[in-house]
Amino acid sequence: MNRIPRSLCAVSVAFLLASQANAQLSNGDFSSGLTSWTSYGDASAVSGSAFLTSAASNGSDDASAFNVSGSAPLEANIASGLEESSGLEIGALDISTSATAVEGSAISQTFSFASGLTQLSFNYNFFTNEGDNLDYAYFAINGTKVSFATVASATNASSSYAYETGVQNAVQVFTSSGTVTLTFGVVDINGFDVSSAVSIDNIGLTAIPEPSAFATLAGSLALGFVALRRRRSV
Ligand SMILES: [Ca+2]
Ligand SMILES: [Ca+2]
Ligand SMILES: [Ca+2]
Repeated sequence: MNRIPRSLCAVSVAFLLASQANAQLSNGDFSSGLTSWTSYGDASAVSGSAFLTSAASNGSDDASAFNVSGSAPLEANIASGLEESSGLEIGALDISTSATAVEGSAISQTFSFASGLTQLSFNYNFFTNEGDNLDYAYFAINGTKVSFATVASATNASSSYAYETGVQNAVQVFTSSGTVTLTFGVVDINGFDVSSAVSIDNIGLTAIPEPSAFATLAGSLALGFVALRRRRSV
């Protein structure tokens, strides 16, 4: 009897898991604006990406208009402020006692996902007018924050802000419990009046099969194939 090549089983399982998993996060490429995302502060869809800033809505920061939505950034280190809107504890966006979060903006989405190891990947470009303060962009998954871009990493001249990182890709592996709250944000550190911003696009989530689950699923597929062969040969 013919056997399904093991490599084909592996590809099929990986594909099934990836396609099931990716169906859970909605509008990760922002082709539908900010549909499915909850936005906090200054967030808007710009050129098919999400764009978040720490810029005041009245144009008073930077002595220019960097705000993109007309909504003011959320204050940090207060109840129902930027941290709690990001699923974090108050104070979690501070770098240290002398470098504290002041205000910023975020987008967030909660969805179900297969439990287990998961890979998050996305594209970003971080912009800043800062020369001194330590503004940064972050994502948060189920209450854990990761800073992925800082003023120090924005070393390229920018046509819109003073500096930018240029478009980069970030990858993070985390453990999903079945429900995932994913947040992206940008925050002013110390001073509030010199802005930073981040664009986010092409968010992808892929379940990483663990060896035991992988073997079980590969076995199920092989059994299914055997059953099919038997039915046909009757
Ligand atoms: Ca896009
Ligand atoms: Ca700032
Ligand atoms: Ca600001």
